Amino acid sequence: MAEHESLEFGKADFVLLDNVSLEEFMANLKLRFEKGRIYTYIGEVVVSVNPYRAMNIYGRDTIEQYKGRELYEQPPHLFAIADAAYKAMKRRNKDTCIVISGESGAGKTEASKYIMQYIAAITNPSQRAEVERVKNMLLKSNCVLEAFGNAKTNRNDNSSRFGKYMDINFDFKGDPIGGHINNYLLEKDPVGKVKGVFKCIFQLVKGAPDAQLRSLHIQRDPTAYTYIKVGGQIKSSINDSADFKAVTDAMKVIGFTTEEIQTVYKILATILHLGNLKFGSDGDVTLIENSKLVSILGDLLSTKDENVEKALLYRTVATGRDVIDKQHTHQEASYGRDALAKAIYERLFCWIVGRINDIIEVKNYDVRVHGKNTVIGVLDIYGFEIFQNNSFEQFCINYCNEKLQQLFIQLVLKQEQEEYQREGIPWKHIDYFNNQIIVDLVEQQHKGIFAVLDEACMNVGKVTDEMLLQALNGKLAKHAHYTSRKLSPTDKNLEFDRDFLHSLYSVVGFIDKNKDTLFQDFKRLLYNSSNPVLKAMWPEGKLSITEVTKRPLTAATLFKNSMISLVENLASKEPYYVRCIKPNEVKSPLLFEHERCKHQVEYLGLLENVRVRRAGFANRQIYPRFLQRYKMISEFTWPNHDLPSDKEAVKRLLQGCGFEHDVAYGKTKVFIRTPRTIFSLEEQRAEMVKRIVLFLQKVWRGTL
Ligand code: AOV
Ligand code: MG
Repeated sequence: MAEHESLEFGKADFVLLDNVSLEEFMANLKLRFEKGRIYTYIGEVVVSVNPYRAMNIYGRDTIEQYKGRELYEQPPHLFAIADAAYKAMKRRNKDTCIVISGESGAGKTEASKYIMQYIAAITNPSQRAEVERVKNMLLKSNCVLEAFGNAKTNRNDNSSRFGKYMDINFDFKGDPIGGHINNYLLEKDPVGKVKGVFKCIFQLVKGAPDAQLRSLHIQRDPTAYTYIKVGGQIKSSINDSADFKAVTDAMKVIGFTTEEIQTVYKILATILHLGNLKFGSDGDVTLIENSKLVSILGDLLSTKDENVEKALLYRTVATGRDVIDKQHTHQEASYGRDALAKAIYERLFCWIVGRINDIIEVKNYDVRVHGKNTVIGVLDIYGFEIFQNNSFEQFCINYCNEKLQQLFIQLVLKQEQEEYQREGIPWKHIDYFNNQIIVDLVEQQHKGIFAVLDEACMNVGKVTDEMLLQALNGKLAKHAHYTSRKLSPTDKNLEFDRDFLHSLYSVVGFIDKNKDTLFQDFKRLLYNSSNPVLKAMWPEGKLSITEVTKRPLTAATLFKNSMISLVENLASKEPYYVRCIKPNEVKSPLLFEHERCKHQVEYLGLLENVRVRRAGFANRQIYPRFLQRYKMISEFTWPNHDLPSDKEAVKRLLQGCGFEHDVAYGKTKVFIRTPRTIFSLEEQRAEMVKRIVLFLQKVWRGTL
């Protein structure tokens, strides 16, 4: 551990607690937070507490302090984990990933940015122009994605409404040569009715130059826009125009064309105007009350006004051979308008990610010339969140976090214990809560909540949210972790609880959000735009009404599939963990709310993590590999040993070095308890390598 850190700051690694109890854990966490030590290790896991104030620990000096050093040589820091992932990638050719978890506002996005900055700072010592360009683009892409994917919520002023997994590719020298982003967008509502307005919308209205606003027919006043008003965020930030410029410039640097950037802003303006569209009726006929907006929309979408009007008021349906235009009811027209706003925002966001990927992806990488192209992945996803009213989005977000917790359990707790058993190392089993049962409750085929939801959406005829709840109750009432608030037919509550963090989810809107339907007419409208950028976003608009389209997968199924493949991807890499904790609900740098923090420590399974770690071994290697690396430091093994097995040879070597007390011998692997032993072996090896090189040089020069 970092021994130079004085004990007045508490224990830098929870593994060193005198007693592993929740009380001692919490006392150490609190002490360190109060002393401004926001990072603490559990072995190689970093526990981070959001300081809610600027910390002077991310500058150039600190970066230098961590560069190339071993984890335990310096006080705990994100940089140390980033460096460990980088070293594993560079020295051992391993694909690694850094998984950052914790609830909303706990500091995940900030952590991911510091990690990226660190990697950018320590790479490319020879200042190759191409690598500098790639690094700049990776950092700039963050700025763009944050503007379009983050919103102010009541839990976090800069809340990620999308999950981001970013791979950075490195060449054989360990320099970044490209990247790839996977996004997991959920909140498609650009102006979420409860959850707040996406930053880019606000930046446009408050920060764009006058002339640009005029060309988009947008007023400077956010209160003029229904969607922003409903989103409940009218307060501006002082940096709106600087932010607007930074995002626009970032798009330019990444390589978006002027036409593309203009289209991006036209789409945002379209959304704002759509929100202001009002429908009225004249007898049976549905009308648009403010028809001036129709021509503005026509202009922004580069299409004829009458096409816009028609798509908003009618849908084309095929009945047998005939194609007829069916007029929307007032309600259908409003639904269609909101669905359109959401869909074009979602499409825009995915298009931006796709465009960035086109540009930053490694092309024509030749393994024969450059060696293997290795990857570090950084995962920053939306954290657990519980609002007053939790809907489909919270359900998905929390499911996602449970999947990540499951991965953590699999990798850190379960596999670790299983390996000791397999290798025959004496081991006392440690109990932990395995949340697999809750993950199954959501995603299990045929029986899980998503399956019941999909089934309800599949039914022809009108299925209401209430019927969905009945179906859930019918199928899941006996599940130990499912309860429903709707206990009697007269009960007005439409909520159920999937017991992990004890949050109630309201099923209102589940069916609609899961079906996620957008009238075909809108797709055709956008595809037929004369703006090529917009047109390219809507390729499916090419289909005519009579061409049969397959039923698209539901939002829940798409999300579930993307989560399963995300977890598979992470599991295939060497993982490093950052576990973020939110100290209080009021964004205060001073307040450590004991109960709140304790709750997070519990559901993140941190105490179990300490127990497993403490009982366990920091390092393990199969015997032949261990020998290959260290055989030169012992006369018994260098250059070759004559012992009956590699295992015997390793024993002999370690006895010779005096490390007998710190190791255990498994069936195929040697287990080393403390990292210090590894460092010492490494030092001795480096010394021997130096001597051998000197010796060989002398031999070659004939001076021996
Ligand atoms: P999140 O990513 O975990 O929430 P953020 O990283 O956005 O949370 O952090 C929330 C806020 O806490 C930031 O805007 C900062 O003001 C402050 N903060 C976090 N980490 C630090 C730090 N290391 N130093 C100083 N301030 C910090 V969410 O995206 O809502 O789940 O979905
Ligand atoms: Mg975030």
